[in-house]
Amino acid sequence: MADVNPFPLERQALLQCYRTMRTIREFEERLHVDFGRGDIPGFVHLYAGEEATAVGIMSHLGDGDRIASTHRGHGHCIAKGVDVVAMMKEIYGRKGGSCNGKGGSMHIADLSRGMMGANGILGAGAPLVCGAALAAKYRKSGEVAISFVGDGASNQGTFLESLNLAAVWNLPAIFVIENNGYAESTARDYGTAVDSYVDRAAGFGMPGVTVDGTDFFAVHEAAGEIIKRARDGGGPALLECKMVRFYGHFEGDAQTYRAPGELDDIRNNRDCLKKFAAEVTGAGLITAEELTAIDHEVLGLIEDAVAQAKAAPLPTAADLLTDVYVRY
Ligand SMILES: Cc1ncc(C[n+]2csc(CCOP(=O)(O)OP(=O)(O)O)c2C)c(N)n1
Ligand SMILES: [Mg+2]
Repeated sequence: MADVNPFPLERQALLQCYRTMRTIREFEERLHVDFGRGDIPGFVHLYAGEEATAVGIMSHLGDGDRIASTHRGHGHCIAKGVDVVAMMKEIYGRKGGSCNGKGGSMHIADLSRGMMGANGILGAGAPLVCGAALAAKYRKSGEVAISFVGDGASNQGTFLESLNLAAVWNLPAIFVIENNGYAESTARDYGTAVDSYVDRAAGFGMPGVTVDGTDFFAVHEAAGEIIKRARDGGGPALLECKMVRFYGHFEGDAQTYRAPGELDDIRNNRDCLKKFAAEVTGAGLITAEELTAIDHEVLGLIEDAVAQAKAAPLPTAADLLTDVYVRY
């Protein structure tokens, strides 16, 4: 075992980050199978392949920090600490789910964890984040708010207006662009005029950083700097994470727009979990056996979550009339 830790996180924190990334991966792999069997109602977009971005960023946050997610939100939820069993029940449309089974995959929220919601409307989270960041600034809480959007959603007017508002009000807001190269089947370059989102950030008067979103340590470092800056009153920033999605846009997507060999290439060469494992074992800080033990533990957790989801009751007609309005 190495005496010197070359990483910015202690061993236990590294193991925890690996566990969270592995939990997201296995959650998604299991949904892929269960959706294919017809067990899951509604629409599902998988986050598999993108785990290092969610966990690299969320490892800097507490429950008081708020995030607004996307239609591809399971990874953000798990990394923000939302209960995996409640999430599985939600996706299965059951009582006891994060929203009592009435929201499904694209509407998971848990305000107790600062997770303001996945969102079926592209770009809708960014204005919410301006509100949360304004509240944090007003209360002088030192908390930050983070908006996630994809490369496609980054062209929405709501997103661009939010960048401007956050800069004008010097808000503790971070705008993360998860650039996986596609908006549904449209390649990024076909629909976005600029090559670099850093240039776009400059146009709104805020710093922008681009990182390899499949490299946990690169994301963690860049996010740490801009989150600290925001907490200290330095204002908003934009973070572009270049990443890959392992599955189609949605479950059932035939992916005819992919280049030949593309999926094999990203699974073999751009798997953020494999990269993380190679780094920490290569440094002699964590053993392959320790990681394998976590893999087994996570598989058990997912199996249990699915069993609990399948055993949970469906909402009833009377449940349609609850959770409609906030009670004061
Ligand atoms: C306002 C709005 N326009 C269009 C859609 C349909 N839509 C859903 S996902 C998607 C593509 C999103 O691509 P991107 O933002 O890159 O995210 P990714 O799916 O790649 O994670 C589109 C066009 C929508 N949900 N909301
Ligand atoms: Mg995309």
